[in-house]
Amino acid sequence: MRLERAELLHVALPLITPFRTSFGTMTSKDTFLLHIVTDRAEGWSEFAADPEPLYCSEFLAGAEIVIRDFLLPRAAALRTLTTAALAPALAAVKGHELAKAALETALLDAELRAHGMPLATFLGSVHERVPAGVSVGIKDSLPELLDDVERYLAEGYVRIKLKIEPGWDVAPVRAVRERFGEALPLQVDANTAYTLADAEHLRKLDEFGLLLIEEPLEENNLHAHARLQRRLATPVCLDESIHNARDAASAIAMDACRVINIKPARVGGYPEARRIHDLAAAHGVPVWCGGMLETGIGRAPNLALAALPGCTLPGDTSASGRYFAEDITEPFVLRDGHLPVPTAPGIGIDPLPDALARFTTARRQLYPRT
Ligand code: OSB
Ligand code: MG
Repeated sequence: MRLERAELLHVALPLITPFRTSFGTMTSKDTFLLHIVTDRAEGWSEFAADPEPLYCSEFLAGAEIVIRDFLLPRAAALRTLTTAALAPALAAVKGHELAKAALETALLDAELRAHGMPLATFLGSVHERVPAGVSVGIKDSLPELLDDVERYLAEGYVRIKLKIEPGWDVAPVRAVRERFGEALPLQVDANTAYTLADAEHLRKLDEFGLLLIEEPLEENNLHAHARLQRRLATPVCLDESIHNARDAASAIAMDACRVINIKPARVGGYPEARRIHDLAAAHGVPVWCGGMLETGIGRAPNLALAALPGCTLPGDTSASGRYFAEDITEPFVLRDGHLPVPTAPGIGIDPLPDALARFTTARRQLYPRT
């Protein structure tokens, strides 16, 4: 394939309810879609991070520059542009996994559409639908939290993840356990809010039979996570600290985690996500597919990943209605606690022209430079 054009569409979708984590509160999904045109087909992707570098070091405005000035020129210079050729061509650019994932996914979408192949087939997915968990933000009060959890369970979500931070950890977990019972699949996510000095406190969570505790300590501090894991019965799950398969290999070898949250964007794209899945499976380490409050454009390819055989825990891939009153694609609807894996070629979904027009706040051509 040959790259003909790449454009960025900045979109802003209001969230149904504010989403509060230990690193901030989001009230809208404010991101860009990347649309590429090749001589064979077109492709779409969604940048996963936010306007501010609070979850990870990457952010919207920075990613636009990285894609425009450093990634697209390398893609355009390839004699034959394929997904397989792209990653080595981008390797000279350090870091910026989320920006690379946006470009690679748009290209992969175009390439698979040209071949008439769904992403799920390309990845080797084995399920037609995947169980959906839901990530529940930090609330002002326990009654408010219990109401939210009750509503999600009534909708059919099969697993609850509670966002935690110092001051909002043992009490909400205890309240949810007391109200909904021991059998509820329950886990927590601290988004790096604790330090090793909190180990004794975090041990109090052990009595609640959690599936896992996600990214309790500083990003990239595998050593501290390994020391914490030695003191906890609850499996440690890494999110922010895993940027590629090499990190995953180190973390597993060090026993810094016993579960991995795979976010394809965070690890540079779907092929690397697949490698982490395979590596973890070879070590008997369960993985699951995380989320970043994506619109349908980002959610569709995540569902293909979530359908891999090693994704043995429910993911954070919730239905469109958990986030938005109106999505930018046909909405993903929860049925029987599951979401369908797209079956159309590529990521398997397109933006709805009308919704796209209404949610788009800016549009810029990135290649060729005008
Ligand atoms: O840490 O998994 C996280 C959302 C934004 C940024 C980071 C995280 C999250 C979530 C929500 O937990 C996942 C989702 O529902 O998409
Ligand atoms: Mg997380």
